[in-house]
Amino acid sequence: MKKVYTCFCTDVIHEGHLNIIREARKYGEVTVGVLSDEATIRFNRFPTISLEERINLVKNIPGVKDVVIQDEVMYDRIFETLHPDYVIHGTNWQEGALAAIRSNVMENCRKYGAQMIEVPYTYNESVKKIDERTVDRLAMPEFRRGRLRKLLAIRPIVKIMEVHSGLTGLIVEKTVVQERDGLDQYDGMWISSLCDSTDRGKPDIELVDMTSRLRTIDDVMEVTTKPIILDGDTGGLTEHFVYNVRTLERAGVSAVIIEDKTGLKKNSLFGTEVKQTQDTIENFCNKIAAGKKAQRTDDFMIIARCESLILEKGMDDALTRCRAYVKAGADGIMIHSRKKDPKEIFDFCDAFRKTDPTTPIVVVPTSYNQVTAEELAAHGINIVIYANQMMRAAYPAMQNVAEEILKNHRSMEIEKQLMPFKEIIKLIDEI
Ligand code: SPV
Ligand code: MG
Repeated sequence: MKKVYTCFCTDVIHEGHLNIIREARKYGEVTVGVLSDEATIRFNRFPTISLEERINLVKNIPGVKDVVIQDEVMYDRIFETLHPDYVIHGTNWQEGALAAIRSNVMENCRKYGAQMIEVPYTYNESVKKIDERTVDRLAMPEFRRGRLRKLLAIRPIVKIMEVHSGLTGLIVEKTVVQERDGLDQYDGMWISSLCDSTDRGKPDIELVDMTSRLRTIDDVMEVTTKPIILDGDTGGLTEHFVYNVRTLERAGVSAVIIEDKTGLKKNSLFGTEVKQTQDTIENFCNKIAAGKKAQRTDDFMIIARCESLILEKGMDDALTRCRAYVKAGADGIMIHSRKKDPKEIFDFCDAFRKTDPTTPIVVVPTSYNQVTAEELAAHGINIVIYANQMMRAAYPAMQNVAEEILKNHRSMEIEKQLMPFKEIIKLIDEI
């Protein structure tokens, strides 16, 4: 009996999957691989049911002989261990990021003398509805909110990208790339005070109020499913912060990061060039504790951001503060630096991890941009935030187009640098 292999990366079995199994049966005994959570979240949506539940779903399909866990996006290990004679998949992997998986299977088929079979991808009204229902579920506050904690348990380092609008949210939601060991995508989104303010033409001094920030959050949430971390500036008055915690939690935000500054907050990238005052440990701890007391769910995270290195107060001050913030209830700490290399961040993390092996550490490597996510993870860092690159990419492009049209009295000269709207709107889902 020949061995036929197919891999499912789904939370719902629909007619498309049944069709694949029917076809597969024509060639031999069917083994289905269920993609692990770790592998799934590298290129697909976050699973809405557990791996065990997904395995059970597949086990119950008539015609399935065996079920295995596939824990890598690419099929090398499957070929090595299972030696399938056939691999069967829907034609949907001929395009986009999935094409890399198809190439990998083709290569392995050649190497092992197996055969690849493609069946027409089933996409009709009923499949579309199932698909949409899954997306809706992932986008709901109660499902979205807890996903950051889940990612922290699964990912070696959680990768977060800045967004400041529905469109930037969609880009981060849908960008999947092929990289060294398979495919990858962002895990979540950062709503930066700097970019949210800049997009409104305002300075980053806590001038854009929470009502406006919530407008941005809502715009992003309407069109995405990934978890959101909000840059909460100083958190404002403790008496206000406790209300905002509940509002953010109810909206489905996963975490708020508040920084230990007081008075008129300026952006950290200015460092000591502008006057900035750090809050006392006691006050800031009280704010953290009050926020933790106010929150209603276990999902929501309050992350304490320490500005000691930015304000050149030294490593000991940074360590003392961060340890105190954790004691006060912070679910994570963010340590910030504006140095051109990551040494002080690494020194901090190595020292912090000696006494605290578990509290999540967040960093924002804007100035020390040579550091890779893997290097950060090796120093015990759990979340990396690319805090402003989307806006910094858009701004020079927009300024250039404005200048060129004015100079040339027409837009023809700049046209080749512009994306046709037909391409842009591919991002936007139709209901
Ligand atoms: C932001 O993105 O608004 C931040 C990060 O607070 S930083 O600009 O580096 O201070
Ligand atoms: Mg900020």
